[in-house]
Amino acid sequence: MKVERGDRRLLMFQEIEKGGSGEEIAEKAGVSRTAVWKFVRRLEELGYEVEVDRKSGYRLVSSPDPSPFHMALAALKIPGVERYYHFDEVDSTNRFAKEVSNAVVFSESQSSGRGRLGRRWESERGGVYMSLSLNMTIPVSEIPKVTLLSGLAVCRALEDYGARIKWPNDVLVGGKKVSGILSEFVGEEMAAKVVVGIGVNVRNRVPDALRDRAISLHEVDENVRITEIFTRICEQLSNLLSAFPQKWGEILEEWKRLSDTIGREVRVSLYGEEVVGKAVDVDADGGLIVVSGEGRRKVISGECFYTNY
Ligand code: BT5
Repeated sequence: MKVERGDRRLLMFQEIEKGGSGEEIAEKAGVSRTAVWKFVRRLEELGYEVEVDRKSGYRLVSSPDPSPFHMALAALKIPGVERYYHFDEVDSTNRFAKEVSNAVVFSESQSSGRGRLGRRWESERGGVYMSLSLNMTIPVSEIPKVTLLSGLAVCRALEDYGARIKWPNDVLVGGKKVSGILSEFVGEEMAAKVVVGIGVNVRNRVPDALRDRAISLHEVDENVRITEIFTRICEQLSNLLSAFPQKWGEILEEWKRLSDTIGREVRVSLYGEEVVGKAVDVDADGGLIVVSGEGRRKVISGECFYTNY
């Protein structure tokens, strides 16, 4: 399903959610009464429950989870986002997002979800698998900042679960990975598309092989809803993207407060090279500062392992 900003279906949906007669809804959305009736049928096919009363008209009683129309409304509030794609299954939302612009892409499952460096992201039904594709005029060197910003957005969205961020791109709940972020960059310097892919385990089962280091939110909150988590992430991405790059300093300070990595003994591996020491800071570009007997090193990306537990 594809929904563009200003789509009449969104207007109808909002009116049906509030409740109103077919005539009122048709007028507010600028469509015919038959169009409203057809749309209600479509909503029912998608799993929405709409109460129809002769006098009071239509009223939304319940929504499926995930709820594509609630999610489209949330995604289209992000500055710069013009379209929302909702898939039942796709190979990878990041792969798809590279082919479109100024869009949010969501899929209920992925057949080949991607992690960094060619790794796999397990994407069973029940999770949030989303990618934000934005045309941004920022230099390539700023991409790590967008990754950090997105990690903070997810961490804020999962605040109720005591989420923390592990440098550079993991979000942890109870010390286990609940979310991963894959940022990619397409195009040329200063005229480029940034694709931020976010995977969150919400109601999906985590494969047995990952159980000791991964967690799904339903393990700590059996009532958690995919739509709610997606909406919160969109809200936080909106807030942080509106503040970027002007308020980068404040964003970084908050990132550090929510960091699980600063202060720990770490081993960071980057293209076969290893840096071992204590993570003491993240600098203005988002690089991790590691101090060891050999001095201070800055690592701009890589795999980070904790060595003190
Ligand atoms: C990441 O990679 O953490 C980035 C994951 C990004 C996934 C999103 S989903 C939407 C969008 N579309 C895509 O195709 N991708 C993005 P990395 O740091 O390389 O971590 C990958 C490692 O995390 C794997 O090697 C596993 O050890 C572990 N892992 C895989 N699936 C997991 C899951 N569902 N939950 C927790 N850990 C997982």
